[in-house]
Amino acid sequence: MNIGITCYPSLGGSGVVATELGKLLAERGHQVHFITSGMPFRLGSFHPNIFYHEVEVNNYNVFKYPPYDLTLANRMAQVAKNEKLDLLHVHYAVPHALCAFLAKQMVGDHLKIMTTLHGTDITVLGYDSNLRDMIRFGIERSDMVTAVSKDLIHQTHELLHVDKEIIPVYNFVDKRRYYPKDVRELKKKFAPNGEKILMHISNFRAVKRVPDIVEVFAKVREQMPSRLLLIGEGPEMGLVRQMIAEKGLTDDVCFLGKQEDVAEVLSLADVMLLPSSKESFGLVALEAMACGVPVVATVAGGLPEVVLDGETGYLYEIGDVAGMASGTVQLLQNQELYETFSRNSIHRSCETFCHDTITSQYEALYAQLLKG
Ligand code: GMT
Repeated sequence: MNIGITCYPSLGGSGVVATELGKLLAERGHQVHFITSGMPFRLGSFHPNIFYHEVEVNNYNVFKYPPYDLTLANRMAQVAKNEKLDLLHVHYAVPHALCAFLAKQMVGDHLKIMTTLHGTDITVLGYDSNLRDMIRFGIERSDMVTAVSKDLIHQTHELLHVDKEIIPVYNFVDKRRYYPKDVRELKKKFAPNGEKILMHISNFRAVKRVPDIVEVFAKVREQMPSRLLLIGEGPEMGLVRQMIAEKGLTDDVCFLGKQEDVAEVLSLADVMLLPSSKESFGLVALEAMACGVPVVATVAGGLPEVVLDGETGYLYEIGDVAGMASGTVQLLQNQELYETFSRNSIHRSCETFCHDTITSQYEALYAQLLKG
């Protein structure tokens, strides 16, 4: 198949999933054309079946805002014609499903559109009355729609009242790259006295509730020697740094900034913390599990579909920092329990969220889409 993929190419789970899926499809012999505003950050090395078509958005001074959506739609139509695309797989309903719809109007009905919902377009933008009808339109005009969790499907129907079947296709992790690594040497740098390592990776948006992580860490540290590794950058970082300083935690917190390849650092963690208020799936939780790291998180969104409470980690109500701290300590103080959770996590990530299985699911859906 000739497949066009559009996503936001910068850091974020949706960009990771779209890029990794494209690479896996290319490995299976499909021609994959990324149509994006920048090189997807995990695209990596050259592959003969992968092509990159940059969407160059010019900022003419007649416009107040650069016309990204229109330029993208035009580029999608160009690539669809030149490369004889069978389908466009777009990640995010707004604006990508709408751009794909416009491109389809330009090239003809044979071009099929699959839209994958990742969360923010529904759980955040869906509340915006200036956008809601447009999001619904984008979803309904897609030929096929998938979402990364059952909870997100439920929320999409509840919030947008869309008249469209939405198919669940979970995110995946590539077990050839995500597995427990031997990090004994590296651990000496971050935890020189054998401290336990708590980790958080995100884009530090308000929905990640990063201040809760600081609270949880402060409580855990009162009970056992521990260190906190924060990976990523984002709007809440200033506040978090201030909290860490005010609580006198600076010496035990390490900021690693943005990391391109988290597969290398995940094995450093003893526990992954994800106290989000919204999370349609929680890709980083899955990546941690694949590396044998149990997750302490909230019951938000699709997280309970990924993290099994009492088996691969612990789940708490949003904001329950005391619960999250006590669950973390319980896990870290009981070696046998910890090892069981760690084994369960690896097993679950390989079984339910295997990259091969999920790629086959998408392939089967593409075939169904093209048949009619
Ligand atoms: O969580 C973010 O802020 C980034 C966002 C994105 O667009 O990449 O993540 C969303 O998509 C990921 C991949 O499907 C999911 O794992 C995240 O849970 C989801 N984020 C939210 O729902 C807040």
